[in-house]
Amino acid sequence: MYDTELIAQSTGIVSIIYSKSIDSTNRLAVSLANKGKTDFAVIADEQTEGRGRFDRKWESETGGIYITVCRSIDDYLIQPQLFSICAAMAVIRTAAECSLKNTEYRWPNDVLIGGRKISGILAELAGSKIAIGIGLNLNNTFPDDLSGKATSIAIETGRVFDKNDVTIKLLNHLENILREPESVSAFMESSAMIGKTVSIVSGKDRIAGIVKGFSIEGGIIIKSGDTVRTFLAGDVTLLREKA
Ligand code: BT5
Repeated sequence: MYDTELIAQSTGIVSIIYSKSIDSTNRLAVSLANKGKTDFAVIADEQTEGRGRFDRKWESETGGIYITVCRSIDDYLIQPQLFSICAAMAVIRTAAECSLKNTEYRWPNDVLIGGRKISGILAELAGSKIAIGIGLNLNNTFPDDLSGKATSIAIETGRVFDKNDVTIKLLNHLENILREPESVSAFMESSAMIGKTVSIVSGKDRIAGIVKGFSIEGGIIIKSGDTVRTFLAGDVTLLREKA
């Protein structure tokens, strides 16, 4: 159960739409943004049709954090593609405050622990607005088929966390990071992914190569043989550590 008044007071987001159960916080946020609404958040205790990228599903059982923040792109100095990276950074900072320092960032939108996903981000454009959807496994469980590839803050720490408190931390970190473009560049430049051998599936392309870095638009730069390419979207799998 959320205390939306507390969240509004503690984050400065005055317009919070809260549902115990919703199909998808992103779907509602995008639809409201398309009707002209901005600077609001949609929060739900559970989602019945939580969305991942490429029409995949985000399992959203009670106990997790499911939130979409809608902002006007023009209010920030960062490229639209970087909003999801900012959200991943906000998750990493929030997890650290829950005593989880061993999070791993996986381009473009995942936060993992020990190779298991703890959070996923889906940022969607709606005209000049952006709906930044964050799913963070906090105290929730998952269906059996995800247990090998998902984890939660509660599983990793052995503690149950206050959802209001963690949500407030997450929202405040996100807003601060969106106002610090230089920390986003520093985060990308220091990424542990650089130098790793990965495979990427992007549309019809599937290549393996070494991560050379990230472009200013938030794309991943991969060297495969003599070719260097930048991908703006895709799924990356780590193949092996740098020698
Ligand atoms: C994502 O997609 O990781 C983006 C997820 C965004 C979810 C948030 S929740 C609030 C807002 N409202 C929405 O409707 N969506 C956003 P993708 O990279 O495509 O990863 C999806 C894959 O992650 C699935 O195919 C599963 O393998 C895995 N997965 C699904 N649910 C998970 C969970 N709860 N924890 C960990 N992994 C999960």
